[in-house]
Amino acid sequence: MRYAVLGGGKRIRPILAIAAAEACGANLAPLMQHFAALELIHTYSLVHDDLPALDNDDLRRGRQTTHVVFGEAMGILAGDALLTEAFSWLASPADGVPPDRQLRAIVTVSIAIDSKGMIGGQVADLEATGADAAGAIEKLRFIHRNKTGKLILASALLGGILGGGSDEQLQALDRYGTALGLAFQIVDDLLDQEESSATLGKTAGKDLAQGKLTYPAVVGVEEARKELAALLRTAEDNAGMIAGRLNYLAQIARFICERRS
Ligand code: GRG
Repeated sequence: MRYAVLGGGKRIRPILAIAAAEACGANLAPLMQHFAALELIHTYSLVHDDLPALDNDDLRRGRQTTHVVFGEAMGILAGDALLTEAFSWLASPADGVPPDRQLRAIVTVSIAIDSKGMIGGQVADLEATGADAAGAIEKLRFIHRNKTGKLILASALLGGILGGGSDEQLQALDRYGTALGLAFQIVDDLLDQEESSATLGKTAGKDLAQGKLTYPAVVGVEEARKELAALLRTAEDNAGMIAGRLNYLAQIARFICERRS
């Protein structure tokens, strides 16, 4: 578990939660463990996705994947335990947060990663592999919004909910996170075909090799970049609606859309 979590990674999901909470004026210190739970969930999804039965990959975050180092059984169990530990962290005491807010936060994360969220997206992705790309854009958006987008959306919402955001702030975070979640995966699709394994820290060119539905494959690179730019504008506009002492949300959106790894 420590090898998988502490071996690198951009920490985008907890950073998003911190930025959202900060923008809502929260006292961050009591919430850090809750936000760190997002990284445990994300890492569990990476460890399980890399397993032989799924993506069967041996490179992640610039190192050998967890199951390659510790064996397949330990890879499965480490992922299981990371997910379970995450909910224990989410449910741990959060000074200053009313219980109904904390429950809402836990449910928000749960439904983002259940069979109608991240896992549902992964199932749709597996079923779509090798499918004809014609007319596939709706299927592709469904996969991206669920497999990747919903945990990113839930990260922004977790910060807002635990951070005491108003209804208006949470609605803006919802629009921000929805746009950014899809944008994140469009960038991931583009990077998979444009960058090297060394830069990405994971195996490049895999989507194409596996016949996956991706933005460049379905709509082409130019259209993918256009949609990405529109999503970034939506994210930036909504970040601007969340007043706060500090608001890093727009900068994070730009970083996600312009990243090279
Ligand atoms: C639970 C098996 C299982 C799968 C769920 C999320 C997911 C589906 C699988 C994870 C692998 C994957 C290719 C996801 C799509 C894009 C993605 C989330 C890439 C990695 O995220 P980054 O770039 O990674 O934030 P770092 O290493 O920086 O944390």
